[in-house]
Formats: sequence, C-alpha cells, structure tokens
Amino acid sequence: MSKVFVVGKKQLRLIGMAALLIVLVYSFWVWNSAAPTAGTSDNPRVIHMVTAEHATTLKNGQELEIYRWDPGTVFAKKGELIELRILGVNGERHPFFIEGLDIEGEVLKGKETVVTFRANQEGIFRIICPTHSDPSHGGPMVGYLVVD
Ligand SMILES: [Cu+2]
Repeated sequence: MSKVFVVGKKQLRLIGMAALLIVLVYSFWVWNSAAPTAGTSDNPRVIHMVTAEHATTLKNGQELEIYRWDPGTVFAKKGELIELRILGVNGERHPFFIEGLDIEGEVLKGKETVVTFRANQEGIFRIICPTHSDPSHGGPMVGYLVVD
C-alpha cells in the first residue's frame, strides 16, 4: 500500500522559501567562518585612540581643563594581538603606561604613538597618564583596556 502526497502551489512556495532560507543561512555561515579573525594570528587588530581635552570656565572665572583618552575604554579578546595607535591631538605630551601590563609609551601632539602587544591576561587595565593625574593637574587622564 502506498501513500500519495499531493503538493499544492502554496506548499510548493513554502518549500521553495524554506530551501532559499537554508541556502542563505548556509552561505552566511560559510562566509562568516572564512573571514579572518583579526588579532589572533600575526596580524594585529588596530585600535585607534586620540588625546582629547575638555575645558570650561567656572562661575568664579576659574578655568578648568582636563585631558582624556578617547575612546575612554577599549576592548580586546584574551590572546588577541593588538596594535594600539594613539594620536596626540590635545596636549603637548602625554607619557602613559598600562597598569599591570608591561606597556608604556609617550604621545606627542601631532604624532601617532603605536604600541603592539598580545592581550594574554584577562582583566580591566587602566591606561594612565601620570602627568595629568588629577583635576589640579589636568586629569585624571585614565582610560581602560578590557580584556576578556
Ligand atoms: Cu596626559
């Protein structure tokens, strides 16, 4: 005894759309897995930062000026090779170190400082400019590197 299935136009259209969806999902999956994973091989992932300045005049006439890393927080995956490029826009000179990591450098106005490192350690690491440490010294100029 055999069963006979009759497929109507509506079912045929649904089957066609399902097949198309499967092909699209599979194509995306193949395309996505073939894309190079930046920062995990010998090719570092580039992160751009700049030095920025915020300034205001208080009601008493006092000028308040602070420097910041911009963006204030950057992210890396554990094990990722990072090329941190910091362009000096505001402020003549910003020495810096990344607390807990053996990374340091100096950013000069109009110049780009590049540090390359592998983010081997998970955590939140402060990027500190010791020259601009608190409000009385144009800071705190602190940014964050988040590795997870
Ligand atoms: Cu600074």
